[in-house]
Amino acid sequence: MEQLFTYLEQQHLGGMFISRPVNVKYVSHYTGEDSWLFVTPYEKFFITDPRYTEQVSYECPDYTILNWRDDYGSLAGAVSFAAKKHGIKAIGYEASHLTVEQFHGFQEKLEVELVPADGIIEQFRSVKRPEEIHCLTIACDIASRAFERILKEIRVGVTEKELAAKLSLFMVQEGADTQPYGNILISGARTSLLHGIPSQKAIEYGDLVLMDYGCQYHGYLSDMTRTVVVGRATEKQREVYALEQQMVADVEAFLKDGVSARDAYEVSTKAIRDTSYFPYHYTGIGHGVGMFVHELPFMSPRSNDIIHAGNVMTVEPGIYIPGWGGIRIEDQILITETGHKNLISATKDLIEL
Ligand SMILES: [Mn+2]
Repeated sequence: MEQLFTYLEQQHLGGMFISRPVNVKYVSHYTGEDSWLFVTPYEKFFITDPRYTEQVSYECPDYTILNWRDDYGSLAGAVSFAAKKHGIKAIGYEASHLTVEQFHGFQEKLEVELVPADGIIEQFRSVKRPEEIHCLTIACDIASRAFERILKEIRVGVTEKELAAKLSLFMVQEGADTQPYGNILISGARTSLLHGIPSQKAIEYGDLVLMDYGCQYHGYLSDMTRTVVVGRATEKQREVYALEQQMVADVEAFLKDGVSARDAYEVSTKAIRDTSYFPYHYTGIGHGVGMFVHELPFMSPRSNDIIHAGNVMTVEPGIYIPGWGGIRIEDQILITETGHKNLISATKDLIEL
């Protein structure tokens, strides 16, 4: 809140309208849906409808609740009321997360200047507080434990869908929140599909099995990937796996407070640059993780982000060969002053089941 008020003062804004659900959740600690915040240095307003007013009174006691549906007719009506109450002339809003209809409502009803203020809360979110690191660590532990359990279930004849469902169940049994998460568990040549969806395909002998998954713990996410081989690995599987391992190791050795995300990408290509596999590497090699699965900072050749201590992020270079398969190893790490701490305990050595 202090960071937000400083920003508002610098930008000469009287308040900030927050609409992106993950930002509403982050700022207010509200766990429900369909709600907005209008935060001013004088008063904080929580805009919702009668389904959630009681829940908000428990979860966000320091907010003034505005029931837009019964009392103000529209979202814009509620914001207009709050802005007028404090004589506010200009408000920041998340231009990348407002429907056209809502925007038109704002233009009609609000007698204030609307100033786009995108990515502000996202900046605050990228550096994690100790209690957030605690939840992220537990989310990663749960995913690592589920990995040990799913290894015992992977065998010839079981379908990808069935294994993906078991992975979700194992994480809930290990303590994860029950909110669904789009776990990826794909096999064979399908592993070159970066975000392939688990199918009816049954596991076959010799398959690569790629598992990219995670869970939520108190709203904080884990995101990890491991790729294993069913049976004995072929020469090529070994070769690509070793290359992938090296790429991950190179990036992790490089990362620490203050380094550039683009340089991290360059480092990731060191091992693969002079091999025939270079055309098959993917350039998005990692992203922040918190309450949302892809958040600041992003590591790629296009990124201008600087990595900071307190960032929690994935390291996931990958090699994807159409028609053959893909290998990805993904860790989730905490950036520190001098290096990093890996929150994923699952082994990165090649596993042959
Ligand atoms: Mn990821």
